[in-house]
Amino acid sequence: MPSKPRPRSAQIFRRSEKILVGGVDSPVRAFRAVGGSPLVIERAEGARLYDADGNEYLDYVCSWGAMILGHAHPSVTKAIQDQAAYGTSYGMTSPLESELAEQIASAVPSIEMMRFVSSGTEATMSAIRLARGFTKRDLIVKFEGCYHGHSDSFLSQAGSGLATLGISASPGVPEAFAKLTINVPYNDLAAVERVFGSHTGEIAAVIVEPVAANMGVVPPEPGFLEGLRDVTRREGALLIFDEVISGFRTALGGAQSVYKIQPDLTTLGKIIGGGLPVAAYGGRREIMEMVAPLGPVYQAGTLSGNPLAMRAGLATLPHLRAPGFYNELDRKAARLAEGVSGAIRDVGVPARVSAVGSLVTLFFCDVPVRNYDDAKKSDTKRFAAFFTAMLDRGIFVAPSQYEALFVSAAHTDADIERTILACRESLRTLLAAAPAD
Ligand code: KE4
Repeated sequence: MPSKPRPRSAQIFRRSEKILVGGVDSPVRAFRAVGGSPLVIERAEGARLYDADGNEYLDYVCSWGAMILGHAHPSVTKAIQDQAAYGTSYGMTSPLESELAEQIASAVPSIEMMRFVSSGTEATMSAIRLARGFTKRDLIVKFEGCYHGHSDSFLSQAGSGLATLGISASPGVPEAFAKLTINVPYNDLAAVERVFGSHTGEIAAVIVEPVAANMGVVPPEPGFLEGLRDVTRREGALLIFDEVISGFRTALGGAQSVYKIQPDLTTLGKIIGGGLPVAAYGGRREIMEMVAPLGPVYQAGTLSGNPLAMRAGLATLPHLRAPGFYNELDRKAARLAEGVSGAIRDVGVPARVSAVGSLVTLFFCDVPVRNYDDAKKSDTKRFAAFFTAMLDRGIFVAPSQYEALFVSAAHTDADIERTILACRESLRTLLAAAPAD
């Protein structure tokens, strides 16, 4: 099936390349790992995107997880339209901020106090600064293949776009600073214990995606998160759950409610803004009270908690609280995972599905994926051929092996069945189209 012609999209993208770095405002959108001309989207509704040439795509990127209700949900659209007439940003506290914060805290009880920011990067960067200020320690432990945004502490051996582009360490981060971040393999508690053993009293925090989704979806193994909680508590370090993806995705209370672990700090983003720029960090009151203006740890933001974004979040969360919302979401995702696994088995491609709730990854890897080293064994050429074959069938999955498919409430059972069929057909074609790595 030939790739759909997208002449107007290509023209717009060429224009973008003249003024926007790589034609994009975030690297993963450039299709560098999958080839071809990136999509240029002009409209989205429900589970569908529409490009500048009028082509329709069934969307499993969902703005990288933010659009859990689907695009242009009527409640969210109306809330934004109504609020726009009252002003979009006051630069002062509005009642909407505490309303949304209270709803978040009631869903995530470990958050006793919080602060809104405008991106996941801001949330994690602030949480790390706070952990260092609170513990008076400098070292941070993160996990290879996890991605916590693009602040300097997190750009070594990170997932998402860095894994996609094969960037293991970013220029521009001073060596002296990079040394303050220690990377260990995901799911490897012994490695964490060893790091604490050699840096006693020096580690401010361990930050982890409780369900890894930036090396592809990699679930925590039994005991892993509990072990992190025990070792950080014993050693006086903070445990930070980066739930920018898993928060309000894996459950209303996030992964911490599923795995029953109480972190010291949590970072959130994506879903809580309903598609507008909202993120947050929060946790134990005694820690959060270290943040200015109550304490000396400084963090600020011009558009933090702006009323327009707050209204989008406030219009989103009630739908997530509806009885059966997550059962229905996870049922559809489980059917997708089961169908894709069946297609892999029938077609005989060395690949496997990894799924947690409504997060799904198809790894072109014939070994179980429990960490970043395993994920990097994937055949990225075959993934690229699969991506293109699916796009040719009108189905848009993330343009990287190291991301997740996101199922939204807008995906119907028919969409899921269509996707499984397209996957089966795509797997058949890629066996000839993309030679093994
Ligand atoms: P942002 O700064 O992109 O809003 O959030 C950073 C971030 C923090 N923590 C986790 C667990 C994340 O997944 C992210 C961002 N996710 C990527 C997709 N995996 C954003 C997509 C992009 O970079 O364009």
